[in-house]
Amino acid sequence: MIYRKLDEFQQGFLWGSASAAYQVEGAWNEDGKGPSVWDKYVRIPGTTYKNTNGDVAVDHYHRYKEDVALMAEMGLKAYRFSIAWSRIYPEGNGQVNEKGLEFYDNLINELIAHKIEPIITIYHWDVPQGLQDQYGGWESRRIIDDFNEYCITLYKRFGDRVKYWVTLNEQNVFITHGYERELHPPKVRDRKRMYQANHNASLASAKAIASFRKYVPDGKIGPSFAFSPIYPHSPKPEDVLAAENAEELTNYWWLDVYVWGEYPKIAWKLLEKEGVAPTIEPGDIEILKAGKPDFMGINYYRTTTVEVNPLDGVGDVQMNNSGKKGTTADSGIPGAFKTKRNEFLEATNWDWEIDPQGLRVGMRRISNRYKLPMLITENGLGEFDKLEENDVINDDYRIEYLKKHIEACQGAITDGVELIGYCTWSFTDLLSWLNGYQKRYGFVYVDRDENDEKELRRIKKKSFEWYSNVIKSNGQQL
Ligand code: BGP
Repeated sequence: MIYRKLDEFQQGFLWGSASAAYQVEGAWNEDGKGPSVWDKYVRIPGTTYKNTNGDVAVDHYHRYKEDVALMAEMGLKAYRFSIAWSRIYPEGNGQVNEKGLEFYDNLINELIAHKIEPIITIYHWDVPQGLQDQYGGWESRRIIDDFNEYCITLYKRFGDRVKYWVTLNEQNVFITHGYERELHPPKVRDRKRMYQANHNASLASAKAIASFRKYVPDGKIGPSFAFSPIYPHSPKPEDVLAAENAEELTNYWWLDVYVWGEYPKIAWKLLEKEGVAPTIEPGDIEILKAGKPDFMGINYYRTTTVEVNPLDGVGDVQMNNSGKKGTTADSGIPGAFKTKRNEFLEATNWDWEIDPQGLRVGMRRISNRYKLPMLITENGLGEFDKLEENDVINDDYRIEYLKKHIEACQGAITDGVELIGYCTWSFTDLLSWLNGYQKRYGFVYVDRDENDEKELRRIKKKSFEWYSNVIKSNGQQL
């Protein structure tokens, strides 16, 4: 749709920014924190770019006051951060660590004192190593109750002050990377195990939402999903069919379960045929249906363009984790679809295609299908930044990226999408899981690199001032 005038962002719109515990906190073994699977995984040589880890990350654990002061200076309205499960339960279950709760109490109070709405992500990929050792983490149904206990502990402690909650961050990413592609812990390649672990995670998320109703009745909760809307590479009917396959297998497989408590039919039949569909126990569907979210959290970075893939076609994924443009290979599911570079889109140095309109397309699809409000829980540009003389970082490319995506949000709002907020990824620079520290996302540069933590000095980039004005003008001044 092309309009003469776009609708405005609603009053009280959550102009925010996001992070995740492992990527910012550091202090990996301080104040009683137990190890998570990531603390162990990064110590296996060759798993991350230049073997980087989050032991220190950007030291947010010790510098949170400085970071929140910068957020306040910018005028940020909301900050989405995650809680490290193994700070609260060092073993994942059993004994609670009061020191862990205290850290997040302090962070929340600091945010509120600066009029910044806290948005908690309960789980951003760092399952406690204790649970991995006890029963294989997400592969066991025992995790459903342990996760629920962990959630209830958080609801009771923070629910009085925190009204926006995210259950699982990018279940589709941590499950596929962890159990199909050997890119994340536990580095497994087994689709049967993957779909079972995924089913357990969906049950855990749904159960946590049901508990939330009891403990935080005036709050809002939802998952955050890594949403990459699918385009067919051409109008050839085979490609259109491939696009529908991809949409079901890579998006609706999760989204339908979150909202309707049901798996999409065509994808289910395929997985059953292949013998990899999860086992559904009596009562599971009821649990899933009872955990309907209040909003859909969307992490949006790019769209995916696909074409037909023969039965002996490509399967595996080869990712670009070095920032050397053009090193990503096409991937897919033989017989269903394969990815194809979209010649109409520019890509980043990590080969992520830049597509602001794709965000609008995706929001409209979700809004039409599920009739839920949306919260953009992540959107941003990972790039090399250059620290110039006199502490200047001219990240005009980031401003351009964000501007276009915010415009796309406004377009979607005008189309009728209900959008409650927009969180950029990220506020400060941070550890990019597999890509080290050189892939930067923040408004605030953190002076460290892969080899040297230096002083971890915080330096405002050009985009800092820009986003500050966007917030002040409620999105009118881009
Ligand atoms: C999402 C994650 C974030 C963040 C972001 C950027 O998938 O939820 O934690 O890392 O993507 O990805 P990357 O760091 O791989 O560039």
